[in-house]
Amino acid sequence: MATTEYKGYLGAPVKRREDEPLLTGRGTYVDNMAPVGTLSMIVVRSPYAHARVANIDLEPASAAEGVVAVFSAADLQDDWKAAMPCAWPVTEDMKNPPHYPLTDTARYQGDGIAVVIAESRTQAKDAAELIEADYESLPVAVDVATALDEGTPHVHPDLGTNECYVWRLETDGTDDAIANAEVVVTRTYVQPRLIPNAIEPRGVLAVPGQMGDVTLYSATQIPHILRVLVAATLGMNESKLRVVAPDVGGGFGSKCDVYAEELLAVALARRLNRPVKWIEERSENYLATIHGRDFVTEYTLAAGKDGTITACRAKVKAAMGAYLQLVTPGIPLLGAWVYAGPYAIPNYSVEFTGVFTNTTPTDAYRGAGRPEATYVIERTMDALAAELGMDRLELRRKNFITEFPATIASGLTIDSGDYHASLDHLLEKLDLDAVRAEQVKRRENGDVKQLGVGFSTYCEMCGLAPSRILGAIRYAAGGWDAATIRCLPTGSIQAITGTSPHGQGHETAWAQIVAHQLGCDVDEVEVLHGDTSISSIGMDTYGSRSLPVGGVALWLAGEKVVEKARQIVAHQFEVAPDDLDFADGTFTVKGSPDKETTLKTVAFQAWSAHDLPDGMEPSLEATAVYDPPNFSWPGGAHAAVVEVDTETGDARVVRYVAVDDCGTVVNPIIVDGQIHGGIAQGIATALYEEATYDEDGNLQTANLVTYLVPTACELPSFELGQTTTPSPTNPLGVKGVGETGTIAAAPAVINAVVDALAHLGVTDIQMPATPERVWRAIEEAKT
Ligand code: MCN
Repeated sequence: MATTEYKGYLGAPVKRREDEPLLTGRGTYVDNMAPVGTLSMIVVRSPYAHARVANIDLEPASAAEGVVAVFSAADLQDDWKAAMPCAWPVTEDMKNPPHYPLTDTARYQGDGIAVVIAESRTQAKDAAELIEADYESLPVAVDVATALDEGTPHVHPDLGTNECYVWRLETDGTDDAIANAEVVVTRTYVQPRLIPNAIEPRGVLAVPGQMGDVTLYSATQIPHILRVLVAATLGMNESKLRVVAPDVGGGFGSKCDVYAEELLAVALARRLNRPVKWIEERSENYLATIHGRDFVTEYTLAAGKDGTITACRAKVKAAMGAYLQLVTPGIPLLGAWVYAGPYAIPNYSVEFTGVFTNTTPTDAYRGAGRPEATYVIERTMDALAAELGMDRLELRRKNFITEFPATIASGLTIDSGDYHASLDHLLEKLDLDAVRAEQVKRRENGDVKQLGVGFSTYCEMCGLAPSRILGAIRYAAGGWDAATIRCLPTGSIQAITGTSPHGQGHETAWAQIVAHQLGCDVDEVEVLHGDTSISSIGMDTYGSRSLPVGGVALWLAGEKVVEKARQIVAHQFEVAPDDLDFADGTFTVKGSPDKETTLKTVAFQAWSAHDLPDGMEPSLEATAVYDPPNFSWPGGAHAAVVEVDTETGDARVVRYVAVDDCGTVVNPIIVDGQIHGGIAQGIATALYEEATYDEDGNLQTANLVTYLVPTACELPSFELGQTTTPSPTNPLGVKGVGETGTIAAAPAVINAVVDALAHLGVTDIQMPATPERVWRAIEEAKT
């Protein structure tokens, strides 16, 4: 039997090769590009949340200095061969009102009504101010909780309702189980609307070529999907469109979309035959880039008096915003299978109602559906424990799933996990007794600053993947990914991936995977991505899928490379392929250690092709396309310790301990970084961030002064630990990790805030737990 030994890069803390160029200002973002003759595009946006443009005068703007063209919605209507795409019609009868890049009826503040194209950005901005539009204001629906109420104005009056769809997943008997349970706890929770805040706002540059082709540079997470959908929407031959995602400064889901500005830039570059560039400003980003969450959920847990949970039920109203963006209606579904968390709950019911409101469209924001689910379960687990008079952790332990693979009531199968082990490890790190002792001391002293500790044990499904399942739930694209490994004749290696990193460190991690397998130095592997002319097929980066799908595809391509090389060596040494061992990049013949050759030598020989086995194609390269048989299911246990000022209501996280299990770890530095970022965003949700609208639909948190993104000053150093249950569904044993922190953190923090104030009678606080909300909760508990 032939053997293969690996180099040891899997699991190694290799420093991220991406960082130095980015930190020293040598990155290339869309706004760093300026081909000769580039024009600037400015989108004129409605200041009203719902208004008909009764009259628009483009003349003064058209006549302004430097202006090349000005267009209203009507001027461009023939450019669109289809409406803007929504790739996830979750039900057959889902309502998907037509959505075009520009409109003559604004349905949210920031909806585009015209574009100005000028020689320079300043000229375009100045001219945009000269556009005079008369608006006829229309009534608005803003609040997801009341948008379905009788008498609420309709976002799309033609539909006669604000209901977009109703989607259900339930097992028989859930209602009976709840009706007959000894203890039932029902709570209603609000998931605040969030603004993703990637550090680089969006940017687009469309460059027309000589042959009817266009190159679209976009700060996107999904160059491959974007290419398909831009071509389809514009009726272009797809092969004439190249999409490039250069350095992209974060996305957190917000750049996993097809936006009006991408379509406008390509359409106008073709019309004007000049490059067209649009760069989003921060305040514009707050209006025109998707928002996340905005759910109201009624959640029920039913249990026996001994704490055995028998049923869970979630009824969710999810804001779609004014239109359906790429996967808006599917976001709740991404959490639909995990409303029982890591617990064995036999009866299960989830109902989602998608609701239109006159607000910025929602779509994927880190965690997408799973933070919303985890929050309501983990808050209700604490409430149920209180109702039962049972310890919060004992209740969790009593209900943990313990046998894997585990087919859960929602119908999917959790690949692997050990939730007790994660919680055990968390408690070792936390020293709960010491935290409790400090809490008791402060309570006894009547200190102004009280201490609370909160927990969140979770599992999630990510690694968006099995194409068959995605198809069964009506998602339009597949869930596979592709990779090519090319051994160049001079010995270096190209790894071409269909994933599209925008902060996740794939260039480093993918090089580790290849170097580990092919036995070369990690620096000899160049990772190419984000350009449809280099990596022609792929499904891009979202849903923590890149490693468990794209990284595994790379591994499978590597296996093909080693096998082809083995055939070549066997032919040249006149031995059977099975007689060859491969370790550290070198093939040796079993029993004849002096007979050896390297993969690099074989790469040259495969290129010169002078002595290959009969019928073998020259070159040493291979492509693999991988469609996993299951999602990947990370899990873990998080704990937050918070200090709450009972006089001002100010809550601060003073310790945060997290133990996550993402299967085999490729790079522990990257994994820690991913968890850090995720936790920061979860804490932000719990304590700081909330996008709010006034009753007319004006965004009140329209800039970074009013929308509170926490900085490192508000956050403690996170204490991280890990447990590992490799996924049995892929050869690397990996699971995704990009969203786990965000999924787990918010409930741990709110559970801790409530714990800090429990002795004052506080049982619930809505997110974000701002000083005002905390103070009010304390005051209300007094009455
Ligand atoms: N990793 C690892 N070992 C594991 C799991 C992951 O070494 N067992 C590494 C991977 O090699 C990869 C990184 O962790 O370098 C993240 O991998 P994965 O979990 O597969 O997630 P994706 O690469 O698909 O990233 C998507 C995910 C999502 S959905 C959001 S939202 C998000 C996130 O990643 N947005 C981010 N992390 C982000 N990080 C940054 N800096 N910026 C964003 O916009």
